[in-house]
Amino acid sequence: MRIFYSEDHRLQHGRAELNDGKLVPCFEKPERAEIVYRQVAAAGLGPIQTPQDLGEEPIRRVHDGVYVDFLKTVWGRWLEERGDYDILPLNWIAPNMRRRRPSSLDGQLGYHSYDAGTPITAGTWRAAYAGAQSAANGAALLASGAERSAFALCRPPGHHAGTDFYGGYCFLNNAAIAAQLLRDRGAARVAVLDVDYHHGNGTQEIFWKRGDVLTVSLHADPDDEYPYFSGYADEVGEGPGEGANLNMPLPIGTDWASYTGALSAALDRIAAFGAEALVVSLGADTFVGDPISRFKLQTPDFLRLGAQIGGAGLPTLFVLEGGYAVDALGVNVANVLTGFVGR
Ligand code: OKP
Ligand code: ZN
Repeated sequence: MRIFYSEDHRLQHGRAELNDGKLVPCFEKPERAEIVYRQVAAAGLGPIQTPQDLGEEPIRRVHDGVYVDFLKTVWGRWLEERGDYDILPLNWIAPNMRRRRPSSLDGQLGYHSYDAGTPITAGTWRAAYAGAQSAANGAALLASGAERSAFALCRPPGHHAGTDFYGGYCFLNNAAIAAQLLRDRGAARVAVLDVDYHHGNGTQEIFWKRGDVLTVSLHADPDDEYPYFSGYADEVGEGPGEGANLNMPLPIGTDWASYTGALSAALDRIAAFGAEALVVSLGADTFVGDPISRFKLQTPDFLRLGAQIGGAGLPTLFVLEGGYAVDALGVNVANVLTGFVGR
């Protein structure tokens, strides 16, 4: 399995996020990718390489141009207008307000975001760009037929980022960029399977009206958990995308015994769809020890998770999403990949 990793992820190092009424140190921090890197190297899962620069085109295939330009330039504007400290948005669009893009910095920050947990820093664009390149490289490799599986070790994560919005620690939707690249390079139907603890609302939004990309997400019930306002079972897509979005909300406290049944149903749906390639949004925040999540998967369960996904027999790109129990994150992620390749 080929692994793509760029050290530029370190350039995203936010100071604080708003949590429980307090600014607390960011859960989404560079150490996460470092420990995953060390564990996949130690497990001998495959060669690790720096992604080739495929440019902005694969990013602009799924994200709005105005949004991409905003992400590229917002730090410079902030630095000049405000100062050298992290950017957090502070107001959003309420029902009956207009989705109209203001010209002011704070207005645009609110327009393009939906939470106060996702600081933009001096290096956010470069870090997110590098992660997107890892995902695009993994997809290009699968499309070439040279490998059946790859792992994009992306940081920051991506699945909460939509066409023109960021949030949930995510700026560019790495998994969606990969799925679109697979489509552009010949796969007629692509499936995205999201096993992160949180609903992949960005991925859902990007492919909402499309029938060529099936999006499936297993996650904590949004009635109890972030992102609260999407991820319900009755969200099935629209127009040509109707029936090509599957949400499987699971209760707080879900352990492997109940998770595996849901995963099996998800994989059945992917097989019935006729996917020619699979992108897995791989969050390991389903781990029992995760500091912000409430599922109960144990470290050996991640081997089972990988093996079960491997049973689908599809060309598969894993893309790193969440997982905040840093000490266990490396082995949990490596276990998924090890289980997948069948060792
Ligand atoms: C990103 B990913 C904790 C608040 C956390 C944001 C969670 C983002 C998760 N009380 N809010 O899906 O792992
Ligand atoms: Zn998550």
